[in-house]
Amino acid sequence: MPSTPRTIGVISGGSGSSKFISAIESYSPKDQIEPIYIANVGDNFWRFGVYICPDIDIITFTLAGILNSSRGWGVLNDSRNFLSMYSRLRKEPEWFSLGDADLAVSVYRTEMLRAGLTLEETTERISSSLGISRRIAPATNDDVETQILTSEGKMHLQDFWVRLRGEPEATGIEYLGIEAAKPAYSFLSSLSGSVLILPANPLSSIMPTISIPGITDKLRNSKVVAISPFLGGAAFSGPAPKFMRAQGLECSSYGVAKLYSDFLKIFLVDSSEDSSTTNKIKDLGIECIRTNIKIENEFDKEAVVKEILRLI
Ligand code: FO1
Repeated sequence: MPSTPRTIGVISGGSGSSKFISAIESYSPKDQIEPIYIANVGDNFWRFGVYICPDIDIITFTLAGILNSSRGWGVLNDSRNFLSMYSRLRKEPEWFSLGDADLAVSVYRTEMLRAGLTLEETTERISSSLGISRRIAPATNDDVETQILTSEGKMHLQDFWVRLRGEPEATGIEYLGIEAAKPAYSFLSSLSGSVLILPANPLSSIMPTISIPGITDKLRNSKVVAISPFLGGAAFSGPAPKFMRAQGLECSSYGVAKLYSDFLKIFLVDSSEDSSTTNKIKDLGIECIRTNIKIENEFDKEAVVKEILRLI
């Protein structure tokens, strides 16, 4: 008799997680595993009169096979007609590079939200129109905004990272609206079995999801496996080291393990990590497994997914 696939909550970020999402889709048996991808909403913001959700879109485009994977965001081979006319009208270059197809997604999402759908329903409509059968859910339907405290004042993550290219000194990070946020329905239902946390910026992509009230309690009772976003002292992508330093955390797999130590059961770190790092992680009460987490080809993808499946 065919068995029902096991649901796995996959807590994802943006660019750093997309290779792992495509690996899971290529190499996990569909009859055994049903991932539900949970997207960070802290990066969401309003621009050009539309609601842009970078991490939801990165997951959506990855699953639809249309992500511009060399950049890590946006639609492959997208045109730039909107941006060039917009910049011409404003007589200044635009700092947020939204392609035409990408803009269409945000326009459609904004229309649906204005018609009264939740962000979760809107995400579901977009993914089904793009032929995706997997469930993608925002962590919450409520507004949560990642704000960076900097030497130039408090600002939205997109202002810090894209407009100012991450240049100001970061001194802290806050998730505006988090206390009142409720987890989205699919997020809660994805936490019933094992949970996988993909490599992503721990403070700006994972913690805005995990800090939603009630989530850490759930995670404490789940089998939570995470993949480190650090290779030694270097992050896979993005401003992770800046934010880790700002929060007084070590810029390493150990620093991330410490941040997740309240609920993390198993941590996958790269095979290049030394035993002093893995021992320190084990001392936090976390099982630490060294394996190749650098995805460079199909062989690496298959091997890492095999290891994940073995653990969850
Ligand atoms: N990141 C950039 O560094 N520059 C951009 O111009 C840019 C445009 C962009 C458009 C749509 C989208 O979904 C994402 C986009 N990103 C861009 C990536 C993104 O805003 C950030 O890297 C993440 O939010 C940080 O996790």
